[in-house]
Amino acid sequence: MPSLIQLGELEIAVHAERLTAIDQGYLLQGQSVALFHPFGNGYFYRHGWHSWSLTTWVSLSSTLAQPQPPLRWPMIDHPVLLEKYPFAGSAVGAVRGTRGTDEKILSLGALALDGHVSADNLLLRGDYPYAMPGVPSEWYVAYGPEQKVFAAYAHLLGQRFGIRARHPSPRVWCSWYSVYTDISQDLLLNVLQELTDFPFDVFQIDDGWQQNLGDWQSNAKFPQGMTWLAEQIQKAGFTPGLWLAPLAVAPSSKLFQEHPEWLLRDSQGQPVLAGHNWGDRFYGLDTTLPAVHDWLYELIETVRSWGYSYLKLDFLYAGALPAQRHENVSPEAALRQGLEVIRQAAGNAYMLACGAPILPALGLADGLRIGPDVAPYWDNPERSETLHDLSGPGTRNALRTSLHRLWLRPLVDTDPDVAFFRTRFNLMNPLQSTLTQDMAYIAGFRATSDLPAWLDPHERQALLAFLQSQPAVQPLDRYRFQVDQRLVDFTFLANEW
Ligand code: 9PG
Repeated sequence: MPSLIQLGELEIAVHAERLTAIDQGYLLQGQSVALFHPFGNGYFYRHGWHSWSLTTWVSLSSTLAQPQPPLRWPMIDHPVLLEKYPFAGSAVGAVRGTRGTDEKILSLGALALDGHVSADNLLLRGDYPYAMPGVPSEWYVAYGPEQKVFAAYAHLLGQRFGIRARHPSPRVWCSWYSVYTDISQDLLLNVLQELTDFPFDVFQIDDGWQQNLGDWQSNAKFPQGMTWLAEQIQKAGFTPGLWLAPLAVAPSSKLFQEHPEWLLRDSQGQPVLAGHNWGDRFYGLDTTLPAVHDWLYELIETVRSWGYSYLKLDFLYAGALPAQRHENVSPEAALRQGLEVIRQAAGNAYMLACGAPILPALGLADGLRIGPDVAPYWDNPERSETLHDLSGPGTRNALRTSLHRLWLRPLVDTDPDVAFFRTRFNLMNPLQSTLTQDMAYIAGFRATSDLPAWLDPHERQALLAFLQSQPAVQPLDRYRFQVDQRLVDFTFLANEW
């Protein structure tokens, strides 16, 4: 028998094991809960599984097709959620009508790890697909203006998982979005020289320094080694930062050969596919194995001893895939175990979680990538449209998902990815590049990959001003912000489907 609850002017029938009224809403208990909502074919707030996964309001009558190909699914979103794409999401979901940006929303948010929320024109449902005996299956339901409802949910998440936001976030120069894997010791030393006049806090080396995914030693492009390079970065006045994908393993790595028993496996004993990148498949580690804990601890301790105290930890979802594990805990609880070990070894180093399921990173990571990769282009239609994959690199995809995750700001530094100032090697028009800068202000995380040598005098000036200013940001509605005296409008990203 459903119970009836009163939420503002709404009377709603709810299926749950237990209901408790709290501030602005109710706590529900149950492995599966359901709310009968009154919005028919209104909109569903779909919150994707990890950093890159599509997060947006989508019409409940949308015909948005499932992303292809399945070989890449874990890189895109949770495989179980993709089965019901786009009407299923991770951790939190909401429904509303079609009136406009002031419409109140009805939200359902998981207060434990691994929650899934789905909707149709009658129901808003919550499920804990991996609920374990003794683990509370708790939810928060609320109704009201979007900002208030999400703020109340964030507050409860902070109580349960912790808060590590460090506003203001460090200002980061990151090597990825200019030279990608073509980094080398010499190239980075050159950039370091060019950057001396710019007030960055962190100089972050991205993918391309390591021997392999799993083999975290420097390759031949770094002849003096990572310690020496960290010293040069420090001498130039920056905090050394380093990219790692500590839970991802390439089949060609030594780690894969030496410790096949550390990989996540399915019930047939086959390694669980984590994705396809770097020209091959890759797999994830079982972060419930004591031997993996020791290895992770040592890896992070080593990187710290080299002198890196800003760690970009990428492809973290690889540790949270459904699999048979050494310990019978849920996938996200397993990831959280791994992140706890990493946090212990990292001490007070800044941890930026990327490609990360959201809730498991809270209270452990200082920063969190809240969208997919930007790129020096607006969109890649082959991937966004032909393959229906809205999690791929491209500024439009990145802005859309980051915009819908700003409610996480009280909990963690929210990284919307880098801003662009260059016109060289950039296919975007100046307005599109400006949007990446404004998103950095709004999310409170300023970073770029632009090489000073690529900037004309005007662009150099713009980058300097960006690093030196922290404009006042006032949200006006869901998609419009006042940034100092200017209006920044992302309404073009609303209700696309
Ligand atoms: C390094 C990069 C950068 C970047 C990360 C992550 O789906 N994909 O094809 C896909 C490719 C790259 C990627 C994410 C997804 O980028 O977000 O900042 O560190 O790895 O390899």
